[in-house]
Amino acid sequence: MRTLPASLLMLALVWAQRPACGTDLLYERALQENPDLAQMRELLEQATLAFLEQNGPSLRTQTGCPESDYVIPVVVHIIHSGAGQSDSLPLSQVISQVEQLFDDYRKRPYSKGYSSGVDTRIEFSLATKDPNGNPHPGVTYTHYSAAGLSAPRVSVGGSDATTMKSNTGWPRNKYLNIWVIQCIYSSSPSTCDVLGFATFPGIGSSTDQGVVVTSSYFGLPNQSQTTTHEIGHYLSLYHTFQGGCAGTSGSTCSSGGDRVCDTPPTRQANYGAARRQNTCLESSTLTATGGDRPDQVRNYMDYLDDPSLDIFTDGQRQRMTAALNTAPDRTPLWQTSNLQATGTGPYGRIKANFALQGCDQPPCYVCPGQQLNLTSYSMGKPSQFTWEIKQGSTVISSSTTGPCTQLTAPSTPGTYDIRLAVSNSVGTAETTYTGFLIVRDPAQARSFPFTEGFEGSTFPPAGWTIQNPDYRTANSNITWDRYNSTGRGSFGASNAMARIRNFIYYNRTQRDHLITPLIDIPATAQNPVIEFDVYYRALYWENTSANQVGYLYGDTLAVYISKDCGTTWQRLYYKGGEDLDVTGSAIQVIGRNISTTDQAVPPSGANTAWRHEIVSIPPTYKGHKVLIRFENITEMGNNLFIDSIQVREATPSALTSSRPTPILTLTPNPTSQEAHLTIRHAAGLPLQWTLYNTLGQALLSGQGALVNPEEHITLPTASLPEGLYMLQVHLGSETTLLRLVKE
Ligand SMILES: [Ca+2]
Ligand SMILES: [Ca+2]
Ligand SMILES: [Ca+2]
Ligand SMILES: [Ca+2]
Ligand SMILES: [Zn+2]
Repeated sequence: MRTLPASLLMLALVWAQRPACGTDLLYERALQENPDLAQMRELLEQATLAFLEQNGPSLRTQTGCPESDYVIPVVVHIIHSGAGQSDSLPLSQVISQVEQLFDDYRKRPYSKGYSSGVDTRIEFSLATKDPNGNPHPGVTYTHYSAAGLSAPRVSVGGSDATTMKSNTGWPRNKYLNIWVIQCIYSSSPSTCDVLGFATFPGIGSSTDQGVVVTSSYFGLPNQSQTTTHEIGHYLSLYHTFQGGCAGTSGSTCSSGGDRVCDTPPTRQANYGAARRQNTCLESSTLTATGGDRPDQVRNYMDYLDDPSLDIFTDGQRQRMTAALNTAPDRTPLWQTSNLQATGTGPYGRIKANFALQGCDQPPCYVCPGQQLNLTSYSMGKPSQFTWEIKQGSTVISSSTTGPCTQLTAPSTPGTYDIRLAVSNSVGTAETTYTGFLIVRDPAQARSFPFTEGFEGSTFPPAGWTIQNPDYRTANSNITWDRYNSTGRGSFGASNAMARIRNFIYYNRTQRDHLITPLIDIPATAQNPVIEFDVYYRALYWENTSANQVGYLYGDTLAVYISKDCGTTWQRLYYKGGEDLDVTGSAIQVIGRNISTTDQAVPPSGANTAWRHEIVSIPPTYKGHKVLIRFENITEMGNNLFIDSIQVREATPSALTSSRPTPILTLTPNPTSQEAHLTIRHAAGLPLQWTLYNTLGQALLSGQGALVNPEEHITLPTASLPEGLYMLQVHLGSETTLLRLVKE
């Protein structure tokens, strides 16, 4: 049986450090009064599982035009200490909070909510009608004494909070009630140690349901995610650290921890800024995450400071969807009749927003006549849309299709605005994004061969572009930049290079793009290739004393090409982790914290530390103006450098470069389970290999022809006795011998 006082004491100790969320405490206190709640909660969990089991496939396939699937009417009750006081928040600040809920829950492009999470397709709409159907701004103002309080503060789950709620709340089956008050505390009134608390579905009386948030954390830029978090609880989400490291396998993840399979378990709540850590070890059966993964500290349901919170996972979306469909105190909210009654969604406030597919960061570069896929991210479920591409007051082209539409980019190069006007049954709104679209001039395409060494001080170099999806994230806005340090350029031959600092990039799976200008590949080009130099060291970190489970933080570099100006991309190169590492094995940090000296920097002076890569351009790109895109997918690992980019014809001298490039590599070496032979060479050569022991006996062999400029062959070495082996490789007319050690 649980010892409640002890657990309360523990929570109080945690909170002594920093204000946090009171939802768990509210539940503990409610449970103390009514032990049957645990049973009710379990019934709801069973309904959730049943719903997900029954509707899983349709929930997993979200296709087509992204729209809000559910709209929740919201009323905000400002409990203040006097008109004009700082806790009497203006309507504009409430509207700002509701807009930021849209950004977070809808993962709206070009907002802070556009991170590596998902679009939950849930929208919150500030009521325009009161419970009697009369027009209302959706915000009520009540002096704390009129709400039945002796001061502008409430305790988590205390009778003061119950009194405030029942004195001011609107019907809980029609509105999500949000109370905003100066101070919330767990046990000592002077501490104000709680930022907010919420009721889970099915828990709490009908007058208790809703969310309470501290006024200083409501509706301010980069200080609005407490409400996002508390509404997550209101829609049945637990903290990602619920149950510590419970739910680490495929069979326990839906019943243990936060009961969401694609959120990696986290040993404890995390505070402050985002960081690299791995406190729980998931098994390979946890396929929703792909096995063990670092803690997802940026999840809205952890405790980081608001600027670092920006992820809901697909599993969380599905769980919230299940709550909206199964919890009796949530299902009435989003019904069309209720949206009409409360003046919300298609009957409520409206705001126009949009995005261009494939463009993560405006201005968006396109080509003349290119087809543009535009998507409305407007609030208020508009039914009518007017899209316009404009230059000044001149409309170049327009469409009335929506919420998703296609427009053709102007035929004349230049800078254009995009305007979206929308309307629903009660109102209209419009947004013009000035300078949103830049139509490239194909006549300015660079000639072939093309080179770039990043020695000029401008970055990105003229004509190059950067796409940085998380550019609105205030405190971790990492993307490609230029690094300049004497003699550290590739092979010691220059000073500057392109770099991305994964070492301090705590936004796992974010993709940052560095894109060349248009390059004109002649139809007559013989074997065109992209050549570049890369310097990268992966990072392995294990520090059991600090609850850091060993993990290889290995970032990925991918190279793509497009002949339709970026509408479609073909991937030509993809290498990550220790495969990308120039030494073939990561920097090992074991038994201590990572320090800045573990940060990768290319050595200065003539050296062989860089790797030269040659990537074939498929013949279909000949005779086209192409874009080449270098993509970094961060794993919070280590800095990645590229330099000396060349787009040119492959020449024998390029392929058998005097550069100290290993054409054949064998890793890992020593090996245990298997070894990987990597061959970089022109395609088409016949290949034959044989593994001998020291007695000259052939143990393994294979043959074929090189199809790609880079081929990987896996040698199954698990059953070999320990010792020294020789791998003989015939490549065309050349023969190479490589040593391999089995341990
Ligand atoms: Ca989980
Ligand atoms: Ca983990
Ligand atoms: Ca350089
Ligand atoms: Ca970025
Ligand atoms: Zn919470």
